[in-house]
Amino acid sequence: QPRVFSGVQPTGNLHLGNYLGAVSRWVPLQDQMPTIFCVVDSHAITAGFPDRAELVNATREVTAAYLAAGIDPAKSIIFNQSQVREHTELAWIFNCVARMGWLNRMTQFKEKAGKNKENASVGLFAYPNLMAADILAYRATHVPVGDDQKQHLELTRDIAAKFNNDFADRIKELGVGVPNPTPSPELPEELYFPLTEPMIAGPATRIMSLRDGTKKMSKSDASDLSRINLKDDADTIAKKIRKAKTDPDALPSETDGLEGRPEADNLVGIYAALSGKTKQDILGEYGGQQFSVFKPALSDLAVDKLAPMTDEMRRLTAEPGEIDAILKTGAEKASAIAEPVLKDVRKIIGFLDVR
Ligand code: AQP
Repeated sequence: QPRVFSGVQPTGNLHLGNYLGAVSRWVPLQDQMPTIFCVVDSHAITAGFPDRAELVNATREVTAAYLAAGIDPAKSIIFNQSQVREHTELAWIFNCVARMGWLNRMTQFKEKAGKNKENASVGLFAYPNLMAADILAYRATHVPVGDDQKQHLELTRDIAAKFNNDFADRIKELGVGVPNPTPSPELPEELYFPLTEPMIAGPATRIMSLRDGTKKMSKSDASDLSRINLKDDADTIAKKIRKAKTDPDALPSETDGLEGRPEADNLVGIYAALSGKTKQDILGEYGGQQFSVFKPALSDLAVDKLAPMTDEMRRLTAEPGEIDAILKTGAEKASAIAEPVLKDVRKIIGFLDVR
């Protein structure tokens, strides 16, 4: 059965990259298949424990952003990760499935740990195993994310494949598997965990920093001018776009002309994603124009799109009762799916069940 799972960490300010690369793309999926959207707060402690109130507020803020962007609790399950214990339980089992060598290859760990790897938390290193558990606790088949998560999703598939192979006989004997929809010599006929498909498509899979077109827009960038936060007001958005780094040339009229011009490419990509058009459409309209013309148009579009969302986020977070109630119901619904999966997994592993 197809099922979507995705999430965002409640660390710092949600930005345009999180919105265009992930959350906005979740909205139409709600009408296509069952969808689960998680605020992944257990991931938010891997790079250091935030202040208590900060973590609580950020969790509510990410939830508010989901709701304001159009995630509908009547259609989707919305919850925060720490409330469903199956995530961390399955992550432990995946710690014992995944190999050190696989995790050693993860580029995000290298980037986030920086030079001081010896002092990084074990949680930061094992983060991709928890991400695999988030997805596979629901046996989710599709994960819509930005391009930066591609490597972690490949690891999720490797973990699922190894689990399916290592325990093939037990999965068959216990009758808990499903037929492999795409038979191959590398996998058994019956699978317990699906091989999850990443959904990474469109003009906004990697939104870059406004200050450096070769770096991704990121919550943890020290410069606030590098990103547009979903909470920014109209003046701040206009200022950040006005100050965004560009080159002195006019916009080209074909997408080929964006090659080697990362900042121009990024701004055109943002315009395309916000307007639901292609980069070529935008260049058809603005090719030959200077940034002095294009930037104000982009500001107006960004403000038009983001202002109603920002207002709704403010309304929701001012009185968080509604958010907390949605998260509570979501956690109950999520547990109802994940609990039987972990029951199967404990049986497959051979843990003695005495309760
Ligand atoms: N720049 C981006 N362009 C497109 N998509 C992006 N995403 C993040 N940055 C971009 C997507 O947003 C989702 C949530 O990401 P996350 O909060 O779980 O973690 P992250 O990828 O580490 O996000 P940040 O904002 O870059 O945070 P920091 O600075 O803490 O690393 C994911 O689907 C991600 O692909």
